[in-house]
Amino acid sequence: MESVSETPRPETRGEFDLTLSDREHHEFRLLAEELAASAPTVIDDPKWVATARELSAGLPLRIRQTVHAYRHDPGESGTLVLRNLPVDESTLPPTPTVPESVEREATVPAAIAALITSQIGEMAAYRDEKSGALVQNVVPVPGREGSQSNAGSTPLELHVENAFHPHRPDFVGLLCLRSDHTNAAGTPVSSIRHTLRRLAPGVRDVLFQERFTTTPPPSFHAGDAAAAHAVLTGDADDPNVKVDFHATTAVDPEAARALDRLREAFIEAATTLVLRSGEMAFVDNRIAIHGRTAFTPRYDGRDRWLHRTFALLDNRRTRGSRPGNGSVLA
Ligand SMILES: O=C(O)CCC(=O)C(=O)O
Ligand SMILES: [Fe+2]
Repeated sequence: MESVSETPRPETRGEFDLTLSDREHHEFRLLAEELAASAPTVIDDPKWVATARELSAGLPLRIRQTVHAYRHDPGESGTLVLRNLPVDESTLPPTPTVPESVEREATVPAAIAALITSQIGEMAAYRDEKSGALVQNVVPVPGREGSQSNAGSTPLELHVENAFHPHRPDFVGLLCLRSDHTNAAGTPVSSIRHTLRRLAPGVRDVLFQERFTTTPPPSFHAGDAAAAHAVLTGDADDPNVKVDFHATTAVDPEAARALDRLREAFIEAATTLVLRSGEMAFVDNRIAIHGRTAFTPRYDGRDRWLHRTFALLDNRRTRGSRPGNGSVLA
């Protein structure tokens, strides 16, 4: 283990982990059903998004309190997990198998994801990814098993979501509708708050310098390698992180060694969330990175199925990238 130069942070994993009571589950279900039935019942319609925002103020108090505390400071792990959400697995259609699958019609699970995401921040999507849909399906796709995308089923490298984008999401939400057949698929999550103290000062210094470039992921259909950037930014002892271990490259050998060391440290500090139906995880995309473990899809309609959402915290900050003041970033 390398030197520790600051006071170690206490290990407080799982600080934002809330299981709904049966009463909260029931109240949430009524709200999600109301949103799912709200005109125009089309998720990406600004009117429906506005209704999601309004109704989200009526979520059970404990959920709103937990979400706001997490948003204020995401804790050491940068993750929030909500359990016992009103997803009824028995009423779900078969898991989609098509590439670029998204939800368009409002459903109860999509409404659940939208309600929580609307309390975290501004729901958003990216024009060049999954056709700009606000609720996306994370499902295994035949023929894409080995792809470094959420359509794959081989291990997905740890990454910050859309690390290359000037307005990467502040939070990524993953609601589990169905887990995989053997509960093998997990979402490893690792936070720079856990990782930083594992790095020698010299390695940290290099990571704070603009000696790295990041290309867009395959789910994006546009974009080139951006200008050189730093992997760590902000406070020396509590930085933000921007790295995708599949897409980020160092521009010189010393930076490459620092990047390798960072990857090792993230892996050492990672915890793996194995989401079950009715559980939703959020990852703070400024301080934490995530990936996916391998699993074996069967393409029998019962494969793993997550809804993914993104939240950004400041609509004015992103205004120049949101044509028409909508939810989709260019
Ligand atoms: O499948 C997962 O658990 C996460 C996949 C992923 O990285 C994503 O959808 O952003
Ligand atoms: Fe991801």
